[in-house]
Amino acid sequence: QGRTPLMAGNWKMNLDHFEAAHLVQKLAWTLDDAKHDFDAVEVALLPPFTDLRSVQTLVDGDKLGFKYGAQDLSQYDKGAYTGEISGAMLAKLKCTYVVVGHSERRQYHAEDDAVVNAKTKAALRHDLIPIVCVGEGLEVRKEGRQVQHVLAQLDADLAEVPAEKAASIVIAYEPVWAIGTGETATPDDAQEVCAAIRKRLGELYSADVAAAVRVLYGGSVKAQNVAAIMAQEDVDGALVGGASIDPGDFASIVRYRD
Ligand code: 3PY
Repeated sequence: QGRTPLMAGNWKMNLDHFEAAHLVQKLAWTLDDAKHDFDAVEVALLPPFTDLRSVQTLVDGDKLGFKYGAQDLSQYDKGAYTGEISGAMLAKLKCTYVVVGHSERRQYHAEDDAVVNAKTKAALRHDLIPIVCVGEGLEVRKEGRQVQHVLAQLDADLAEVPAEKAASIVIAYEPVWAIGTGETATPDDAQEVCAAIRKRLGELYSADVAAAVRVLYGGSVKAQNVAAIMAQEDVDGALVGGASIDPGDFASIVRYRD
């Protein structure tokens, strides 16, 4: 298929900068022992903002194979937006990725698709790769409208994103009912929606864009279920929550082919 798998650890609001350094070191040792090839399976760390500088220092200073990024950014580039962090600030820290529209931000911070779209475009203005999260809640799933729901989010979140930028974007399908609940979508559930996302990218852009974009699955991914999910044709990686702050668990997820 030619798409490099991506394992991205969303630490959420966990670990201070000291604990972050500890996790990065442990993870680096474990993956080094396993002779992990970071070009074959890319690994991204997504810590809280306050940890980014220590993660950058370790990763870049010691030439570790990780990429890193943030869990959110402002839709604005600078100015009187107290408490916000801009794409320019993240780019200055050499972040590669930024998560946009995680369901926890949609739910607890009232982010709608218009905001997610503005943040996606803000990330691209600063050459950050947005990991755009989409996913349905339990009611929508029960009614069998998951594909329709996710595609409507995708259309709105990618509005006005030009084709030359679209190929680099990462989409994460995270069914809300499987986030932090211990519930995982079955591999078939994940494949159904990830395939529909790819098909829609083909309609919105081109077959080349659809073939290039990495579509991740997220929602209670663990060492025990990652291989079955990764075996699906249209799943190119995982956005990992809780298991990403345990070095042993996250290393096993990264090494899902072992
Ligand atoms: C989860 O797995 O809980 C996530 O939300 C990953 O982003």
